[in-house]
Amino acid sequence: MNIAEAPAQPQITRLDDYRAPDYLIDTVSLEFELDASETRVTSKLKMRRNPEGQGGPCILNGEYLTLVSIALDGKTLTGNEYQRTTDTLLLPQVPASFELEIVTLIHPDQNTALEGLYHSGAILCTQCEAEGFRRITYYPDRPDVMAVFTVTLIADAKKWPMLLANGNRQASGEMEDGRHWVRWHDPHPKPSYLFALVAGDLYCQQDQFTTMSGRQVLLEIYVDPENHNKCDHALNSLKQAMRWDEDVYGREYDLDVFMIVAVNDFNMGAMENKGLNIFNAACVLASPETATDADFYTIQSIVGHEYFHNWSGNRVTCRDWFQLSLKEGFTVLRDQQFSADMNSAAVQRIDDVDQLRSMQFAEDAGPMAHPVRPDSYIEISNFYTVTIYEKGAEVVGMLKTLTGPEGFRKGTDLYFSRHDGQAVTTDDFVKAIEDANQLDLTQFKRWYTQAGTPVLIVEAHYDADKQVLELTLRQSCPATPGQPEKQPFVIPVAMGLLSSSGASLPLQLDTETSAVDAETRVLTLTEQSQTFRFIHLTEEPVVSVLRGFSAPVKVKFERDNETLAFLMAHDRDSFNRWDAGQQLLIQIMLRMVEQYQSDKTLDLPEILLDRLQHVLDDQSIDPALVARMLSLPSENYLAAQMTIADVDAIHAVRKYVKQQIAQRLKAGFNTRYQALNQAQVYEFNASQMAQRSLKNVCLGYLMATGDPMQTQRCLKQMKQADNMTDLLAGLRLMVDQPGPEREHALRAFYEQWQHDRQVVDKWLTVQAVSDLPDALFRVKALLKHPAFSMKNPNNVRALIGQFCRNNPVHFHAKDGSGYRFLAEQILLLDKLNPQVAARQLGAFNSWRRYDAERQALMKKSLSDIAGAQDLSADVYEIVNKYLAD
Ligand code: 0A1
Ligand code: ZN
Repeated sequence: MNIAEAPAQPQITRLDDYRAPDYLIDTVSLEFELDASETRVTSKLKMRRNPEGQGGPCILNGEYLTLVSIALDGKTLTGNEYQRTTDTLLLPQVPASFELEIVTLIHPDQNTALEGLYHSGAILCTQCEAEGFRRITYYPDRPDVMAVFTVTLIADAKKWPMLLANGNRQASGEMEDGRHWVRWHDPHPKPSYLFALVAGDLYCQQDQFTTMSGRQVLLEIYVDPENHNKCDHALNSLKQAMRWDEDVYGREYDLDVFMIVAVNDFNMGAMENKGLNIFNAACVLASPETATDADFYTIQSIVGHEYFHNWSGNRVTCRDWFQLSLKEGFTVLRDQQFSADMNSAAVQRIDDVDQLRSMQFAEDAGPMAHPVRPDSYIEISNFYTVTIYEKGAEVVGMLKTLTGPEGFRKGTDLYFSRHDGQAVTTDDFVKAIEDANQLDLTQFKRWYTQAGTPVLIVEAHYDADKQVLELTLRQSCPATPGQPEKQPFVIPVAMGLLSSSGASLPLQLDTETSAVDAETRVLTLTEQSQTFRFIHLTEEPVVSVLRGFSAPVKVKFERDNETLAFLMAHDRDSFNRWDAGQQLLIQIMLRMVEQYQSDKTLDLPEILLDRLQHVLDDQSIDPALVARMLSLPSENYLAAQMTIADVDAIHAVRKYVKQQIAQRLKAGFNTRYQALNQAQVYEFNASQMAQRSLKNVCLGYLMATGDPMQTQRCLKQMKQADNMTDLLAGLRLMVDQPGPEREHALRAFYEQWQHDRQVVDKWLTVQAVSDLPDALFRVKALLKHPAFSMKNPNNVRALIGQFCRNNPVHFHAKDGSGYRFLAEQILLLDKLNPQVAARQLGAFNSWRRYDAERQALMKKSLSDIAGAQDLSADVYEIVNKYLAD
């Protein structure tokens, strides 16, 4: 037997080394004889030399494959007519066009990495992005090789009655040995990473969609039969997404059928395989009893995201993996716009920015910082990052700000029509936006090539005599690994000016003959420093900058508590009202951390309590915004604002602030809780979600008063809840309170929901993020619980991931126990699933920002990982970047 193992030495791939493929493939015909322990794959490739290539031998990728046979133009090759390495197959001499037939064997039930063909429960399924197809058969596994696929699946008819692949169903039949077969044909040329197949005994919920040109599309969602009642929301979301993409981007669906399959074991959220999306079950299944509002929201956005990839990713794909953000950044922007249109735009923007600042800013400030278009990698799976996705979306969003909505649409229309059926680059995308708008975006493209979060320093100076406001904007960007110096970015700064009564003031620059007819305008900063002079201002204005978070930068603008409180009350931009509140909280809490560190009395300024009281009492503000304005910045985010993060001080201060707010505003919380806690039939809509979110924020504060009556109220909410949002909110609060009620609540919850994987994951998480001193002890015990499996990525994320990322006081315990725990788990996981193992390393991302003792402990744990035998390329790359000087 001739088995190719994984490559021995991790190797660096560089953008500069990109070369066009030497051979292209016109058609692929694949036949799978499916079996869990040994699947036989017969691949027929019609190949030809690429006129743009460099000639040379024909090299195919392949890993973990047993090669049975290989034939060139019908002639079986002997062992000395080809060469194999651990991850390639090389044919030294091939004609200008030829047919290859390759037979390989693969072993789905041994595949715990969940790349290639694998087993999830009773389902056989695939995951090929980015480089999983090479675990199925030998192939030029790169996105710029696009081919038309025909796929025949053969399997036991009883075990696997449903056999699915990309495209349209062409033919099927029964065989005498109890097997059956189905043939699928996808007319759209695609790269191998978009290939998918599924075999299973599944429940299928169907629907129809009529496209804008009047074609009928069959919609199908496949789930385990016990989840038959949890498909409605995903199906509705899909129809909303299909209509939205027609309305907003003019994009129509292009096959007769669109399928979604839910599987329990999946490394990421979901995958946009052409016509056959495969989803992590947690990102599809929803019923009010088992899914929270946040789950419903996420499902809608991920269903949208994967669907939108049909154009931004599939019809127009990436030339190479350095261009990943071409499809991901743009598609995230599209899903964010979709969610904003379906729900509340203000809430969507706040939540997106909150996530960007807490996750992406940390990545950009750490050892893994990389540009939106990286220039090298060892393992591409490590680059499915918040930088590629979320910062990438901000970069495309800035293009939209600079061109305006219509200019942007012209640009995307041109991009889609110019490049349909091609594999292209981020430069091609920017070129289409430039050409459609007669713009020069040369300098703007630095957003794609320079890593790091720029700092925007703002200074305002008002001259009462001249009635002029001078607004000086300066930019800088910290060094990142491999990039010591940065050139200035193009930074669109949306801003406005307010009078002391909160009215908008005219926005006229000294170079203009009249004021712009808007309360917000965009200043474009292109130099390191620029001064803008606003004229005809009869009073000193309050400046509101970076409205709507118009660029992914950190703003440094010295403002006293009063000014921030004023903006929190009066800014015309709801994002900036929220942001002013957050800046005020951060400013105050960081001062209190200093007081705590020097044993001084903690001073919580009255102005904050007063403002929060107003927000709480203001019935005119959307309750969802009230809920967010009353939510304190996370401990991790506060830590990221300090030179040396002091986890214990932050934890103590945050708890104290919460208690003080709770005591002072108790009456208000009580009133609003009661008003919002009305029985109603659960619906997923912005208004009900807003009510539930504010209600549960109020309950959180009421519990923080320590009043036993409130514990009773919390228990009552849990008892009466007919939806997971209210039940889980109650449980989270109960779990932070020691005592018999807490244990009882946890036990009762598990007993009620042990049959439901998604709910059990929530139960694991609630314990992982608990405030109680025995959190790590419990997490360790839960590793042995029957509900937990190290092979299931959702379990791992819910328990280990949540503890390490969202329980900072316990993860950063002074004795290093949290760090040792994570290191041990990563080494165990690496043997099973390198992608998931590598992702868990992220909890160490900011290790250099802690005190010397903790740094030493984290370094020790990282070194233990780095020194282990046979590390995967995934873990190897990240751990070594973390340890590099
Ligand atoms: N393209 C998918 C993300 C994805 C990437 C890798 C995967 O497996 C290793 C799975 C999914 C998306 O953006 O949704
Ligand atoms: Zn995506």
